[in-house]
Amino acid sequence: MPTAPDDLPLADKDSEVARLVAAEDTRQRETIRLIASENYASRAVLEATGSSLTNKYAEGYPRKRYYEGMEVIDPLEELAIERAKQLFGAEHANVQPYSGSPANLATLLALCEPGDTILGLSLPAGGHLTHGWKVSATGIYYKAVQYGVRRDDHRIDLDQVRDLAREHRPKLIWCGHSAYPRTLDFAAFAAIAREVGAYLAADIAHIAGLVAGGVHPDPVPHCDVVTSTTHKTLRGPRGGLILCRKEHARAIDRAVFPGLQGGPHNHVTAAKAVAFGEALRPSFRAYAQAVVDNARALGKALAERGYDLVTGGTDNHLLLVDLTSTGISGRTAAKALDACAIEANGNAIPFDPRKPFDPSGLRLGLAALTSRGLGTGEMTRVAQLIDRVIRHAAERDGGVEPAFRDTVRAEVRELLAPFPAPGLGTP
Ligand code: DSN
Repeated sequence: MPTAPDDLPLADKDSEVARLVAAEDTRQRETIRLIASENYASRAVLEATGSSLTNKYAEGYPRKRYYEGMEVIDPLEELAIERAKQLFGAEHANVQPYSGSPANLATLLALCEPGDTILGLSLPAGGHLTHGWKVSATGIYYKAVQYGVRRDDHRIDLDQVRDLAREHRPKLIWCGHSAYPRTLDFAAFAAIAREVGAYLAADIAHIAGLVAGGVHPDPVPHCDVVTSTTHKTLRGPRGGLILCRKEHARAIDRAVFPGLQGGPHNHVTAAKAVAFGEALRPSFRAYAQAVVDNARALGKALAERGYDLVTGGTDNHLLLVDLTSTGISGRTAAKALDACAIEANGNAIPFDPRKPFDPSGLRLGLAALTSRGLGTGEMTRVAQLIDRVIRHAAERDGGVEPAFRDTVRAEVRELLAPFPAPGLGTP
């Protein structure tokens, strides 16, 4: 097929970018990836994301667009919508949000007026910026009240949620988190929201794959709106999603476009459709269960090595490790681990005496390793490696000796070798 002038493959056209992309492929192949919000998208998802659909503008919704040339885009977006509705049993789905934060802002734009009171889990307790944290637009344009977790067991304090809801009469209550290792009681949140006449919105960005796979309680029957990203446990492309009751469909759609966004990212919509299709397969239920099993196994193996787990363990895909007793911070530990090809992030723990940039905790998520096929048998080895690096760094004021680093990196490569990274192949 003749090609357009100057239409060269990336490697020939721009070797500098090509080199960096290839280096990131290698890094992801050769790293134990434990960042709880990350995963490996499948080859099919990556292909759809890299398609000609990126060239098309499509402001509006299927059959109601502001541009022509929609004979492919319309059925594609309808397919993504139908699959999302089927996957989550939702009455309405909007697949256009660029990511989770815009999905949350669109929810507020749809259901609240600026200045209305909203109630959400605070960031230091494991919540998300967009649930009303003070530096986020959601904390600037809305009167945000924040609930936390109990001091004794670090679980969400539903009594406090109820008390704050009664006192402040919020227009909307958020449930959901970015760093909370336990399941959410959506029915209890719904009872509180009903009592005070608030809308209930669940942000399931982290746990969407677990909900879809049937291993986490289902928010959809209890909530007015459910928002999500599509790239975490759901294993799709980097993007967002809003599910809602039929009565909110028009408001949500108008909030996303024209309220907040311009043209949808059609290449990402296609990849979302692929991911929803993948998650509708029976094998995805096994994947979701394996994620939780792996998180529990890694938690057990770390606890056996003396690590303190926030709430004592996990019910979902993530662990929050309190490193106070090791003498190094979560950030120092994350940097030492990163040097050794083990990727995680420093994270605040509840009532953290340290600053958010250099917190006491380490957040570990199992979605990505599980996508490679590692199972509970490998989690002991992963815990051993983490423990060795943290002890090494703690004894050296955070430092990592080059010979030690190279030894661990080689062990990581050896551990990962039998488990090809989806979309990227073997080390
Ligand atoms: N940045 C995501 C996370 O790591 O949890 C949330 O937006």
